[in-house]
Amino acid sequence: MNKIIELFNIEGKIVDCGNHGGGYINDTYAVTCEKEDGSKVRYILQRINHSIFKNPEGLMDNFVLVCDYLKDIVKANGGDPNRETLTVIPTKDGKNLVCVDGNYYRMLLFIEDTVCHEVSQGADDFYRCAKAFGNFQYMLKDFPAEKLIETIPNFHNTPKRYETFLKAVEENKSGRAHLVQDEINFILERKAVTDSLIDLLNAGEIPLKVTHNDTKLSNILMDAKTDESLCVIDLDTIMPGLAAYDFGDSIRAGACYSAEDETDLSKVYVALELFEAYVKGFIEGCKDGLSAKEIETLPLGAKVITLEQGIRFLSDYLDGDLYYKTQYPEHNLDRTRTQLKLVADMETKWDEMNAIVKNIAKENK
Ligand code: GN1
Ligand code: MG
Repeated sequence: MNKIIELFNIEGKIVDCGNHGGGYINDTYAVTCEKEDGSKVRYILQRINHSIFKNPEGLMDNFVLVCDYLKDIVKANGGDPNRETLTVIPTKDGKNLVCVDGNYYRMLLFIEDTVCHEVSQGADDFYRCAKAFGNFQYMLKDFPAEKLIETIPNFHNTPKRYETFLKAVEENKSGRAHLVQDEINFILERKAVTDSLIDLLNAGEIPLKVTHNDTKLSNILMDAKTDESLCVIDLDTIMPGLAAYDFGDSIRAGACYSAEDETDLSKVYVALELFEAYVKGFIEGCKDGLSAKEIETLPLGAKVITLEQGIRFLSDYLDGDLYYKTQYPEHNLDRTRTQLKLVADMETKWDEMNAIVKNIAKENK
C-alpha cells in the first residue's frame, strides 16, 4: 500500500494505514503520516471500484470541479474550505488519481474531529443533516451541469432499474428466486410507482438539477465538538438528478431508527417526527430553490427511492451479490426487506406524510 500512497503529494512519512468507514462500493483507508516536527496528518485513500464507476478519470474530473466550486462558495461565506468541503490531494505529477495494477486510487485530506452516523440520532440531528443536504443542493444551483459526466448512467432511472430487476428475476443467476417470491411480487405490484417521478420530469413538471444522489446519513460528517453538520462527502454520484432523489434517499436511510440491514422488521418503520424534521431542514436548506411542485412531490421521492433501493438490493441478491459488498450470504436480502418494509409503511402513512409537507411548505412561504 505504501507504494501507492507515496505516489501522492502527502506530507511527512507514512506511519499507519488501516481500513476506514462502511461504504458498500469503494475500498477506503485512513492513512497517518508524521511530519518532521512530530505532528501527524491524516488522509483518506480510496480505491475507486471501476467495475461500477467505469470512467474513474471522468469521475475525478467531476469530483474536483465540484470541490473547487464549493470551496469558493464556502470561502465567500467565511467558512473553512478544508473542513466544510473535501480536498483532493494530487499525485506528485499533478494528477487527481493514480492507476496501479489496473486499480484506481484517489487521496483526500482527512477531516479531523468529526463523526458520521449509520443510524438516526433523533429529530434535531436529522434536521441538521437535512439543512446541510438542502444547502448542498442550493450551493450547486448555478453549477454548469453540462460539465459533469454521468458517472453511472441511469443511476436513479427507476424504470430502468425495474427492467434490470425483471431481467435478474428471469435469469436467476444465483438460483435464489424461489426463496424471494413475496419480495418479487411486492415489487411487481408497484411498477406504476417506479415510473411516477420520471413521468413528472418528462412532462416538464419538475426540473433536472445537479444533485448528490447518495444522501444517506453516513454521507455527512458532523463536527464532533458542536454536533453541527459540517461536510457532505461521497461525491461520486454528483450528476443531474431530481431534488426528490436527494430528499428521498435521506428519508429512506434516516427517517427510521433502524439500520439498513436490521432483521427484526418490527423495528423498521418511518418515524414521522424524523420525517417532519427532515422536511423542515431540507426546505430551509434549499432556501427558495424548490418549486411548489418539487415540494409537493417530496413524499413521492421518498417512496420511489426506497422502492428503487429495494429493487437494487434484490436484483443483486438474485445476481449472486456482484454489486454491493456483503458480509454474509443473506445480507442483500435483509437489506431488501428493510427497504420494502419502509415502502409498505410509507403507504400506510401516505396521507400524514403529504400533510406534513403541505404544512411546512405553508409555513415557509
Ligand atoms: C452505495 O458506496 P455507498 O455505500 O456510499 C450505493 C448507493 C446506495 C447505498 C446503500 C454507487 O453507497 O446508491 O444507496 O450503497 N452507491 C452506488 O447503502 O451504487
Ligand atoms: Mg456512495
